Amino acid sequence: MQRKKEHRQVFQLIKSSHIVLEVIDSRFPLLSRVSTVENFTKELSIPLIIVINKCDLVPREVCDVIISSFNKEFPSVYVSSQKRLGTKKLREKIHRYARKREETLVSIVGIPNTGKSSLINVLRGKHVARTGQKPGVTRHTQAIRMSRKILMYDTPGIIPFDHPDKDLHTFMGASSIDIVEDPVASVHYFLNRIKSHHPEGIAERYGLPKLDMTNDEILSYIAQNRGFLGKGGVPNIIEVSKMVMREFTAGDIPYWEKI
Ligand SMILES: Nc1nc2c(ncn2[C@@H]2O[C@H](COP(=O)(O)OP(=O)(O)OP(=O)(O)O)[C@@H](O)[C@H]2O)c(=O)[nH]1
Ligand SMILES: [Mg+2]
Repeated sequence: MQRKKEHRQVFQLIKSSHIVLEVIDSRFPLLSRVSTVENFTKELSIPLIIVINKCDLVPREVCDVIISSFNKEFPSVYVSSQKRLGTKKLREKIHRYARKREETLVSIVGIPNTGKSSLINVLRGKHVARTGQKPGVTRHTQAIRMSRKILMYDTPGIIPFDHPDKDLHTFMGASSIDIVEDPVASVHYFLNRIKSHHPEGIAERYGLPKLDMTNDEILSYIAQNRGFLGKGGVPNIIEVSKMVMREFTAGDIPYWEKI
């Protein structure tokens, strides 16, 4: 319920904004877009810029394809808030839309954990917004001045209700693996997805001996290698599932989805 209230506040804020930055995760660009936000800004004729963040985790040519596809709908840029890449282009775009306005209000929105607060810190040039590996770090809207004429708003992440699947939320980092009821179901969802998009990623991270292993074989193998063993050497699948999902959310497992 609390989340619904936060969502309402984000949509209220969008209404009074001059520009909206929609921050998405470059590893799963289509999934992390929020259609309700995009449609809302279109209805209100508020310019929206798609910011494809975490581009340090994805090959350059994959980002180029995403950009050329998304640019047909909305102006788009790719950045890495962590490596401070691409932010000059984004600044230029913001200034272009700000035009000669005395004060321009820019709201930064998106699903949890895509790096909205990290982006604000880079644009501000100073650590002013709290960031963190778990979703839901930003609980309230916070105003931060980017320049004399530009005021940015950091916002709490919008849980993508367009995709009501809990395992999908965990996959996207929008729900924390530490609070999901069934972490093993979440890791199975992830493993199925990585097998169809980038199986080399999981093999590379955990040194798997071959690509065509079942999910159970993969989890047992990782448990053995990383010492997640219970009494009598039985693999602790719950703990290993949580570890894999934490590592994926942190960007430690090579992964991307082509569009
Ligand atoms: N690799 C990589 N990680 C990033 C990047 N930007 C942010 N992160 C990491 O992603 C995680 C989430 O970052 P936040 O800035 O807190 O994300 P947020 O969208 O504000 O999250 P909520 O406030 O929970 O909605 C943190 O661990 C960041 O260090 C990036 O460009 N590349
Ligand atoms: Mg935040």
